[in-house]
Amino acid sequence: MKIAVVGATGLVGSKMLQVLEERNFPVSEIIPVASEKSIGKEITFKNKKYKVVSADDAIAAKPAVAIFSAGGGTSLALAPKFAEAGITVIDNSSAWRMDPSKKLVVPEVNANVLTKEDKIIANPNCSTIQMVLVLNPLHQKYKIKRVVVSTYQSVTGTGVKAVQQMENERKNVQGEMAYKYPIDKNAIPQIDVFLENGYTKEEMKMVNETRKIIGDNSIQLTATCVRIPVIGGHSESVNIEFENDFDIDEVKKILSASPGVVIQDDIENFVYPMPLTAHEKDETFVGRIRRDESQPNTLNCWIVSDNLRKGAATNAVQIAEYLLEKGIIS
Ligand code: 11C
Repeated sequence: MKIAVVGATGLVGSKMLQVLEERNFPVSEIIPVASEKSIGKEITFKNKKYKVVSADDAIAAKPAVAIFSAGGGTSLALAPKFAEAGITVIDNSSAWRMDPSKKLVVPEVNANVLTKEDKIIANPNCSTIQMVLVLNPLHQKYKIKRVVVSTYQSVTGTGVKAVQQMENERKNVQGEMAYKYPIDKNAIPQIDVFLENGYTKEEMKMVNETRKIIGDNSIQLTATCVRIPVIGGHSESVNIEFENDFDIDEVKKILSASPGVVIQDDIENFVYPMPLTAHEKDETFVGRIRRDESQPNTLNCWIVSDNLRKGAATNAVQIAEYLLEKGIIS
């Protein structure tokens, strides 16, 4: 199958190529697409070199699928052109996520919503994906009333410029700033732009995308998103209030049976999820599972996942795998 990767030279785009290769997705030809300044550059896929081409050349090559990770503006402009040419787009930007006519998919949660008619499929935000993997199975059993989440997000979520800023600061070298403030030895309580309600766009993505993926607008959720100087993945402290009471052992049983979720919770042996151990893994890790003793029916946990993998590339490739398995693409 011919696969186009739009934004192939970025952090997420390169991870898309790596994940396609690792998971042995049946790729006959990779069509890497990037901005004009990268056209002609070479990328390597399965030991073969491919030249970066323009979007028009990619459409003319008629891939079955195009995985986009090139920012919202590019997706808004180009995804419809690919879709009109019969190419199924899996889009990692926020451009189409809340469009009522587009599906927003985490395969373990709601892949069943996908049909042949879906030509532009949205991949959710990284911090949302890892959280809904844990929330959804618990919601099905105990019904969530309200979630309070605080995130500790990796600089890789911003892109290569932010990783460079952190490295420069660690080496005491002057360079371009991806953030308004130094990130090393810091915690910045702003991810993306501020909105009129005082929340950031990232925080509202967590609210709106969670409801859409789980398919329940009654879930109340409030988020505070913070950037910290790590690269391995995003961490989240999550407080979940349910309609119904739960048993901690049963919660652990449900989560250990949930696809894509791995429990790391053995406090006697200091086992809990961390970005350092989640880095380069496809799973979402959950630990510090305990009752919130301050109010009834409420649970605390700590969720960590590699934001470039399950939070972006792995989820997008899993959507493509599902489409293939169901015969939606061929
Ligand atoms: C971050 N979550 O860590 C963002 C990156 O909507 O796909 C991904 C933004 C998005 O900065």
